Amino acid sequence: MKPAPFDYVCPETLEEALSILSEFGEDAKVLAGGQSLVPTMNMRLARPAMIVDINRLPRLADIRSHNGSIHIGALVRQADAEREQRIPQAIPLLALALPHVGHRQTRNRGTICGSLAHADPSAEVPLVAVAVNAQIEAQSSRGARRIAADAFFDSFFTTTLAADELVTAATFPAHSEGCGYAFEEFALRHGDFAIVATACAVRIDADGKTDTLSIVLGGVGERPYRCDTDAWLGRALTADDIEDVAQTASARIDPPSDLRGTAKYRRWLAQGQIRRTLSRALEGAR
Ligand SMILES: Cc1cc2nc3c(=O)[nH]c(=O)nc-3n(C[C@@H](O)[C@H](O)[C@H](O)COP(=O)(O)OP(=O)(O)OC[C@H]3O[C@@H](n4cnc5c(N)ncnc54)[C@H](O)[C@@H]3O)c2cc1C
Repeated sequence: MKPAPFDYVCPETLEEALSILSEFGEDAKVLAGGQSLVPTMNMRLARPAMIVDINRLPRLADIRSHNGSIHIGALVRQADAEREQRIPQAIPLLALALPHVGHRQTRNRGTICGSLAHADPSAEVPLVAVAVNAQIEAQSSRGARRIAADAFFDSFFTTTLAADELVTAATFPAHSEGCGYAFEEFALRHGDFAIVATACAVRIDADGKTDTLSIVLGGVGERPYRCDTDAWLGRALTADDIEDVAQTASARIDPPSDLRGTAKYRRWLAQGQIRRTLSRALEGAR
């Protein structure tokens, strides 16, 4: 299939890119890895009048540590992050999730920030971003701002990014002592989007009590779903607590039923994934 006609620019400066986005607004689309944009254009689900290819913009392809965070620029490919030696140490949850994102071929082009901007509710990188409280850095001709991942995802394929804003980077808090992580998903085939995916991050304090408990589900709603875990904070979690979290959190979700699974099936998948990821994350934290 072929896309509807469109104009294409490949600016060499950020200022130029932002000025075109500001001029075209909703009629423009940013092209990063093209792994989601091009198929949707080919199917004519998207018909942008102007494509702004950001692949020649300087300084967007860096991964660097800064003030206890890891900054991942908008042109960092998923495969670059997967290969980068610092990532398993610095952002363990991202390292666990990346092999589940599509295929090696799609990860060679697809970007971390493109996945965030695309906001597929089954995608892995958005779950990680919400679970570890990443910040999304956005820029427009009007200025720059940082958006907490929790506030970034709005609905199916929709974010709180304005039409003239470009994601320039995502910043993930670096791993610290006492934290543990786990990621799990169930998909029909490897490389398919998850029917249900679970990202879990916990932190245990010096007394062995859980002071952070972040469980985020994908594939169960219109955006990454953060389970309410406040009731289990401040305690040394036992096997009974883990079971309680899994049962309570999975009972509270209202997932869709579709050809890949009923709501009941998704709740069942979520329950098992929460139980296993929380157990593994706690082991890692201890
Ligand atoms: C066969 C196949 C299987 C896949 N399986 C999975 C999977 O299992 N899990 C998964 O998460 N993904 C999967 N994907 C999609 C993944 O490969 C994409 O990389 C990702 O969703 C988008 O990243 P991208 O850089 O390719 O973005 P693009 O396709 O270039 O852009 C996607 C959207 O985000 C916007 N955008 C991109 N970058 C920016 C930016 N910097 N600022 C503002 N807006 C921006 C674009 O305008 C567009 O609307 C799959 C793709 C294919 C083709």
